[in-house]
Amino acid sequence: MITLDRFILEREHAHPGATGELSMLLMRFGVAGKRIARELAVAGLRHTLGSAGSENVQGEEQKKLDVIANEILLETFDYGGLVVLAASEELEAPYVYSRNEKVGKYAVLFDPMDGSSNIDVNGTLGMIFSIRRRHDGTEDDLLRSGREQVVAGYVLFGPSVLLAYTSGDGVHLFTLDPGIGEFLLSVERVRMPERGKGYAVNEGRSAGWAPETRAFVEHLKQKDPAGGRPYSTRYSGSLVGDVHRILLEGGIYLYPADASAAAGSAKPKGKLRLLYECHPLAFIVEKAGGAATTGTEPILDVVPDSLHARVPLAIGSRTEVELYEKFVRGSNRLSPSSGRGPG
Ligand code: AFP
Repeated sequence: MITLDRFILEREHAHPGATGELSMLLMRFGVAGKRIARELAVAGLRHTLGSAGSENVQGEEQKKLDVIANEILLETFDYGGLVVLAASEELEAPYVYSRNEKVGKYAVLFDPMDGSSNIDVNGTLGMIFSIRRRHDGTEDDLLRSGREQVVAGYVLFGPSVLLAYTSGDGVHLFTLDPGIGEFLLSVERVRMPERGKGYAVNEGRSAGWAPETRAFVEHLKQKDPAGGRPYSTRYSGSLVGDVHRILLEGGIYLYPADASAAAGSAKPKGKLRLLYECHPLAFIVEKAGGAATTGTEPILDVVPDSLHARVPLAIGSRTEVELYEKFVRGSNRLSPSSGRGPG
């Protein structure tokens, strides 16, 4: 029975000079994940399903549980003097922990409730988090590449509650044992398959996609048993749910830029938030042997120009992500049999 705390502490000892502070923060995300899981489990009994009657900075309707999860996370880092800033998908500006302003060494970032449209239908949900080092304790500390993340992880709220994280040395998966209220190690050093059989994308939006993206998705759907096609569609409405499936089974998730004609629904830079969703999941996926791209550059190299910057995302197994980049570059001269690009 290797609990999350024990696993983190044992690995910390492998790093001479480790202060234990990052371990402490990671364990706290575990506690916040358990508290949010509990809120989800009783939401139907506590009348905390449904809308909060407010909009977040993205102009999206906030669900009551978006707000509750956000508050739980803000509270979680308010003591111990470690964290100076918390940036959330639900907050316009970073939350500053005034009492840690002088001493706090870290900033935490989170999407408190990923897949909110699944809340009221008891669908898959997630919480995405990451930790960065403090530079001058301002918002500028966050407007940096994804390679500056020191820890990234997610909690998946599904039939089981799972926590996956990386601190740069492998991706590790834990399962919550509700009987003892502890995350227990289920898989150490998860490796993503080199290629998969499934793809996740909202095809209802294909009218707004670039022709190269449409061609790529059409390519995955063509009949070619030798080349492992057609792929199956698996789209849950929760990025965490889809990326977790791909972490274990391979494949690709896409949320492309979307120039839909209908004004207001256009997402010329895609929908997903770079700092709260794409950077953390790209760090996890790269450490598990996969890849994440905008179509033209690695997600981890993208430097946000604002706190709520969005980017197009293609994330998953190396084979599919590299093939997608070839389609975007227009260099996807396919060999008839393999269904794969050259080389
Ligand atoms: P919400 O948290 O607002 O439901 O968004 C979820 C999400 O960011 C990601 O988890 C999904 O894959 C994607 O957006 C769903 O977006 P569409 O509804 O446009 O397909």
